[in-house]
Amino acid sequence: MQKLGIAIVGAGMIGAVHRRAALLAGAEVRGVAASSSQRAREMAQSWNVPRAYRNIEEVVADPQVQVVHVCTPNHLHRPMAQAALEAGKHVICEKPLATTLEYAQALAALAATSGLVATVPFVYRYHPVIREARARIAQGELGPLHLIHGSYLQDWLLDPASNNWRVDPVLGGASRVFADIGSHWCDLVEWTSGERFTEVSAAFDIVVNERGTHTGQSFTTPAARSTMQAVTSEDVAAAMFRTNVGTLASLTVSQVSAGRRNRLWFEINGAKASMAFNQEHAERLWIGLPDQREEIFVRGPGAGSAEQRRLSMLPAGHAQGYSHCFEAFIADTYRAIDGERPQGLPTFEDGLRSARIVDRVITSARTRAWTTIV
Ligand code: SOE
Repeated sequence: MQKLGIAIVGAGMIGAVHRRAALLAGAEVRGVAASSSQRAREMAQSWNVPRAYRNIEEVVADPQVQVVHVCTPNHLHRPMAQAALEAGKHVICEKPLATTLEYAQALAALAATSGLVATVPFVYRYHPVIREARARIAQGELGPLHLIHGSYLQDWLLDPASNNWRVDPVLGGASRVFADIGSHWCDLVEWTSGERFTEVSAAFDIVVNERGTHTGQSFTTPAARSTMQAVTSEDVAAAMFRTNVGTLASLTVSQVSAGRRNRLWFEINGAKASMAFNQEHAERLWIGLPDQREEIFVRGPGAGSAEQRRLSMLPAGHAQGYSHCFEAFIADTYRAIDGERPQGLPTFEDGLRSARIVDRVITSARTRAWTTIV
C-alpha cells in the first residue's frame, strides 16, 4: 500500500512531536515549512525530507501531500488550515483551532462540507486510563455526578525573563493560559464525564506584569534578560462551571506555579464512587469508594475496557506517556483517512466546542458575570 504523504507546517517543539508520530504511523514526511525559507531548509536537511516549502501555497500545491499538519503559532492556524482544506488536503491542526470563535466556526463548517478528515490534538484523551474512566462512568460506576474539580498547572512562564509567542495576544489570541491549557482540561473532562458545561463564571489574573522582550523557546532555559515589556494575557485563571445536568465544576489554570511542570489533574465525585487522574502519573486511575476503600486501576493490555486495552501499547509497568498519546492520536487520524471510525478522535467539531468555551470564559472574565456557553 502506498504511504500517506504528509507535510508539516511549523518546525518548533510540537512540529517535531508530529513528525515522530507521523513516521511511527507509517506516513512519509514529504516536506516542512517553517518561520522562514532558511529555517525550512535547515529543518528539511535535519529531518532528511525532500521539500523545504517557502509558504503554504507551495505546501498545498504538492500533489504528493495528502495531509497537512498545522503546527504554527495560533494566529496562523486559520489561514493554514483553510488553505489546506480548500486544496482538498486532510488536516491536523494544533489547538486552539483558531484565535476567535468566528474563525473556528468557519473552519469547522469548511471541514464538514469538504468530507475531509480534520482533527485537533486533544491528546490527553489517549491516555489508556482516561478511556477506562470514561467507560466506567458511562456504565454508571460513579452514579450521578455530584462535583467535578481540578487544575492544570505549569511553571514554564514563572520567570519574568521567560517569554514566548503565546504571551502576545496578536500571535496567541486574547486568552493565553485558558486557551492553551484550560482548553485541554475542558475537553478532557467533558469527554470523560459525558457532561457538557453550559455556563461559566471565570476570572483572569496577570501576576508577572512585565516580561523580557526576547522571546525564548518553550520548555528550554529562559531567555537572557532583556528590556522588559508589559504583559497583557492572563498567567492564571479560575473558572466555575455548571453542566447540562446541573453538576458544579471548578478549574484552576496557571503557567506560573513553581514545581508544576505539566500537571493536568481532575477528580470526579459521584453518588457511589470518585475517580481522579493526574497527567504526570498517567499510568494510574484512582477510584475512591465509601467504607474506607479505594482502588488503583493500573494501565495495561490485560484488563479493563476495550479502548483502554487497545491503547495500552506496552505491558503494565512499562511506562507509557505523552508521546504515546500523540502517536495514538496521529495513527487514529490516519485510520480515519483510511475510512475507519476510531473512537474518541477529536475533530474540528471538538476544536470548535473548545473555542466556544474559551470565548465564553473570556466574556465572563471581562464582564464578571455568569455566562451561558451553549
Ligand atoms: C504549553 O503550555 C503546552 O505545550 C501546550 O501548548 C500543550 O497543548 C500542552 O499539551 C503542554 O503544554
